[in-house]
Amino acid sequence: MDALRGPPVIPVAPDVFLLRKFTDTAPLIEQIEELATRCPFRILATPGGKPMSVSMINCGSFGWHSDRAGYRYVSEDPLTGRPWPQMPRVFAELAARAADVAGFEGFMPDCGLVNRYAVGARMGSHRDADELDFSQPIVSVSIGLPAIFVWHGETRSGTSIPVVLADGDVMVWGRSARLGYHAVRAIKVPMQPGALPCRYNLTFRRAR
Ligand code: MD3
Ligand code: FE
Repeated sequence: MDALRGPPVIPVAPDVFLLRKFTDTAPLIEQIEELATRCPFRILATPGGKPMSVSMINCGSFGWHSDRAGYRYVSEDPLTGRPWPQMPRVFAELAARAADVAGFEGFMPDCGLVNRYAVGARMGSHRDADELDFSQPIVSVSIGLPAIFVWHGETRSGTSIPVVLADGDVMVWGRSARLGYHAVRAIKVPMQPGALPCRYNLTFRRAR
């Protein structure tokens, strides 16, 4: 870490950048817990009807949702019928700052998806393609238990680049990587008993 140049930006693949220990996560956990009081974590079903293993909530103008009708962004929480909670300022500022450091200036997310992974939860290979404007990057923040993230790139099961994502790590991807396939391997039982028994991932998108 060099105080004059700022934290290092690690290129993982073309247009995929890793910012290690970019943020303190205690204030983020506080905000997630506050959000969860107004918008309960829920397990969504895939369009095929199977439950996902990750629990989710959203904040911001739009939220990502899935059910038998398909994957889509919605401006009200289908569970409560109310608008999603506002995006906390600390979330929006963190997303913009991380995008900026990675070379994507002016990023203003309108969706903050919060994924919660219990031990054993995983996310299969997919790409994020429900947004309107693929010239916008995506920013993701890892909190709590570490995960092995796998970058596949152009094809669902192509070359895999595994990356350990730990508490405070931020990933930013866009341009040629924007529609790349990626996955998260099952979260392992922690070696040391830690404070947080799960992993959260904040994913900031521009949905519209
Ligand atoms: C994609 N979440 O919510 S974000 C998702 O950790 C999602 O919860 C994962 O995929 C999670 O849709 C992964 C981390 C990430 C990092 C780099 C990427 C996703 C990426 C590079 C290209 C494409
Ligand atoms: Fe994704």
